[in-house]
Amino acid sequence: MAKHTFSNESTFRKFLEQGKEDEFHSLFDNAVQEARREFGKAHGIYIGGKEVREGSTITEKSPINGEIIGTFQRANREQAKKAIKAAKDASHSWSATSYKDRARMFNKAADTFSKHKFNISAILSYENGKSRYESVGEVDEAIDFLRYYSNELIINKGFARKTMMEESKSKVGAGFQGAPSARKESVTIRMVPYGVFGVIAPFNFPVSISTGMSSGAMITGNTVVFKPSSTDNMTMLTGLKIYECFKEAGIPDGVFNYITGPGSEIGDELVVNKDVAGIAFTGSRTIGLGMMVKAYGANTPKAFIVEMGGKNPAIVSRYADMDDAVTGVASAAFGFDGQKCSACSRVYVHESIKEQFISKLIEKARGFKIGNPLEKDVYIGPLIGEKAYATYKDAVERAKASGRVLYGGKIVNTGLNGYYVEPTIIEVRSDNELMKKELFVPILAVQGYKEFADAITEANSIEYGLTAGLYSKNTKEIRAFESAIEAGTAYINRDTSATTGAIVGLHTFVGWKGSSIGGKGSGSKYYLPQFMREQSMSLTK
Ligand code: UN1
Repeated sequence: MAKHTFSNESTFRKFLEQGKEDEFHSLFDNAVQEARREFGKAHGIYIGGKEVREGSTITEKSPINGEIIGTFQRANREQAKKAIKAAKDASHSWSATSYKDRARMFNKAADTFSKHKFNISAILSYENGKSRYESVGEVDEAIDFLRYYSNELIINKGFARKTMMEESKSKVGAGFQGAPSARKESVTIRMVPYGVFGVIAPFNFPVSISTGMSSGAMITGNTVVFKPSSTDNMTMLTGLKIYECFKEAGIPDGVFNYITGPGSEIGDELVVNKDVAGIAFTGSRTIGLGMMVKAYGANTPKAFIVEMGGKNPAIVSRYADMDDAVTGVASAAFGFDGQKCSACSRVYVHESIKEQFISKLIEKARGFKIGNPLEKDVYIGPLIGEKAYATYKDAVERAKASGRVLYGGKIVNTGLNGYYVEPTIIEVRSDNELMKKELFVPILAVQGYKEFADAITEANSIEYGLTAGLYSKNTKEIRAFESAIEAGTAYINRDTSATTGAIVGLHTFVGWKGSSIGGKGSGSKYYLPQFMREQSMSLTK
């Protein structure tokens, strides 16, 4: 009997609750050693199940210390076309497999990811500089997506349904809207995959978001050409691990193809190629919108499932639990260096508690250990690279020039070859660019407010609408926030984080306004239908 329930992987929580925290850490530490043994190798791309190595390569280095992780193919447009062809060739038989078989395969994939989770997590920490807690949590999220979507497919019976109209006793000579028929009409309404999906993934969640988008496409019968982040910010080895897990789980050759190379060439080919029916993308607003304009402008319209950034506010009311608010805001703003589209980058605090809140927030930020994220007590690792550091430096300079830096703003010397910076708290006027533009670095802007309604207005005043948080024990304020906040993913009084850390099956993760297209979230019951076209097939007896 297939299991028709979903439960979270929750690795750390399980170890902790069983009193086995030490075992968790030794599994991670061993995985780090194991991962390092694989570093420095040359890797190919995988098209139709075959490894291809030709042409030039890209060297991926760890943002932690510059250690070489491996060399990968710098695939070009021709290779992208081959991958698209392989995906197209595999499409017919894959779409013909039953939804039950696909659900079974992706449940198996979840088990495969689970078996390798410490290994993948260790590589992930090396690749993008996440702490071990963030990495294991991210791999758990990938596993959760696989199980959640498998479950959704089963409980919705592949999203097919039947309708019918009984024959009428009367019959008319010619048809019109709603005309009675003397014969019975039965209709099958089914969801049909589009064909080939290009999946273009970000560096910050290269395991969970890549797996979530790819499995969403494949489990609904599409085939995939997957491009991990491969230029400035590189996460190609975890991308390859995803490929290997899918292969081990029995996903047929050609259904999931893995290509590495510049977005300007292979990403662009996915966007303009007529054989690519849809694009799933998570990343910046500029690139997301640019892809859509390009595809439609080139007369190659396709389905777009796009998640595009945020500038997420938290409101701390005078009725807040101060400790929850401080921990929640600091975690959301500075966890993984603020390199999450869900990160909190603006906080509106009631004037009466502003000073107290800021001094506690600074104390909290000061307590975060900055350094090598592979060490178990380090909360803040390096920025992903030089461009992120330039953004950080520039924003700090601008904050100094037009407002104040309340804490941080400097590079930290860890002795490691990477960009380590202080978590930073600034204060600028509400019309300042720094209050509006997504920066993707650990900079949080604080502002005071007098009236709660003004805080909501400020929170809603920008083009994004991804996540938002409120700390208040006042029922009226809670109701006002619930009814007025313009964000897809909102949290009230969450002690672990003000705006980040959506959990599959508990929340859905969705952006409003300029943060996404379509308004349907991942880890939601509305996610999978986006990867299919509906078809109504009527048969009159
Ligand atoms: C992103 O950074 O692209 O809820 C999304 C969270 C993450 C979402 C990250 N799962 O914080």
